[in-house]
Amino acid sequence: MAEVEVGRDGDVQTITLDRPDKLNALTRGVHEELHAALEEARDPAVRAVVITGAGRGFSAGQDLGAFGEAGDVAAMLRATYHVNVLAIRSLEKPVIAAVNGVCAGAGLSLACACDIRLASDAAFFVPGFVGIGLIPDSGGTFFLQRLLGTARAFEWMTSNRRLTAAEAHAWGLVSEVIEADSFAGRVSARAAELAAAPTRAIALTKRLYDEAATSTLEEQLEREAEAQAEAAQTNDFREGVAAFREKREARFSGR
Ligand code: LHQ
Repeated sequence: MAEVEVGRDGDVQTITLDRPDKLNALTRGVHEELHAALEEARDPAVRAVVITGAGRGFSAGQDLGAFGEAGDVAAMLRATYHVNVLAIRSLEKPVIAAVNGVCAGAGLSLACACDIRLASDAAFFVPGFVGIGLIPDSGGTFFLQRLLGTARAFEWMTSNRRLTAAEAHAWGLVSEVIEADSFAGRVSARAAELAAAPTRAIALTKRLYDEAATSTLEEQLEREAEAQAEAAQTNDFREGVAAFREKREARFSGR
């Protein structure tokens, strides 16, 4: 039975984790289906991706019932979580985490691996890991340090404190909090907006920010120059300039 649903609406692909009874806790099967969905999202016709959850959870992280299947934990992390986190980072298009509900443990790491986080006001965020004597894996130390700074990330991740969507917004962890009733509509509108943007420029911007985390200024200036030369070759750059001159809205194709 499918535990990850994949839908396509125009140039937006929506990936829904679909184990609502277990708050979309992650099993090896879910990882495999998520990976297949992320592979499908590489299709150039897809210009924005949404990852969300069915029911009242985004994801409660590792399925602790299925943890017996883990065996060698490091090998399991490499084969499942790492593959999908890296797939999200290497997707050359924006990935939105639409955090509809509970977001804990590696589910939180998964949301943080995405480019943008939108939260329902029904969502809440729980570190999870420390509650069971573990460290924040699946990028939990990497992304949360960048999003929150070391002091806040350390204190939160070692406290296991439940954060409301409003607090997550105040901390900059999510960019928007939306009433649960209008959440799906707002997510679709935001995804459509991103899908209509100049996709190559967005993909290059995503890569540059990832690289900036470990670059010197000199290296980064050089990368920007190369990326800008590439962006300046796109149809979207020509269209953007033409639209500006003609005082009209640009119609970007993503090429
Ligand atoms: C769950 C889970 C869950 C299974 C709720 N698994 N069923 C990587 C590699 C190797 C080892 C392990 O870990 C990792 C990475 C990780 O992700 S570690 C962190 C794992 N996650 C957690 O520790 C979170 C555990 N869950 C919770 O603390 C709570 O369920 C939260 C705070 C998420 C939600 O609380 P509530 O809203 O009160 O919901 P609930 O606890 O009543 O859960 C609803 C159902 O979902 C319940 O099932 P049941 O059959 O009793 O109705 C839970 O057992 C099930 N569920 N999380 N991770």
